Amino acid sequence: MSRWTFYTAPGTCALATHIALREADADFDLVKLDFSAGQQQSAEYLRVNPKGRVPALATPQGVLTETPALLAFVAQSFPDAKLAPLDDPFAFARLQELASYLASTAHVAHAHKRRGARWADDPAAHEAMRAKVPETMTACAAYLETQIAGPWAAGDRYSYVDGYLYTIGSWLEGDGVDMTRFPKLTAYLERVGNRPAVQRAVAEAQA
Ligand SMILES: N[C@@H](CCC(=O)N[C@@H](CS)C(=O)NCC(=O)O)C(=O)O
Repeated sequence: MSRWTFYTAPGTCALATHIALREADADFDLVKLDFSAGQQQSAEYLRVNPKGRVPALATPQGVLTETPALLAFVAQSFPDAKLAPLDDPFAFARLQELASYLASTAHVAHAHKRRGARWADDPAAHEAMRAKVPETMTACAAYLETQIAGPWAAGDRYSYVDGYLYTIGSWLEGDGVDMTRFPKLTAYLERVGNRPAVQRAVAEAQA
């Protein structure tokens, strides 16, 4: 296999990597899984990603998963796309700091809405987790509102973390966050959403 194959599903965090791939003008095959049919748990897909999750990127070197790792990999694989400050360890770590927050805090808080079965078997516990989501995601939005240094998260230069912040940010309203409290984040999400690569990835993921 010489081409990359990218595995995604509509409405998921995989959009972040999909956006980075389109921003980098990468050449890859797109495979969309149907979660409603449980394709993420099919024997065929579990051979690609035994975790049964998206995103996954199959490369000639092997399969990579986990959004922060994939975003850094895309940025490093396509240096001309300038998706990260590759020659500045501190600035690069700042991007990873935000990407890690999105993966380990914001995404996990969001998952308490529909994926409570990961953490408890009791339906009442699922309901309690769901009820907490507007509060925890509002706290995430308040933090993210402070993390937009310029037109883009890192300041003047668009980076791989913008497509990720856009992906998670677009879940906030549906998670019960009053976005009128976060004007900077709201304007930022619109700005990122206007980028051609973002619009292309969103359209391809939904099609
Ligand atoms: N830590 C992983 C999370 C991956 C993940 O949980 N993806 C979700 C979609 S947003 C998924 O594949 N869920 C399928 C399932 O729970 O069955 C990352 O950041 O890439």
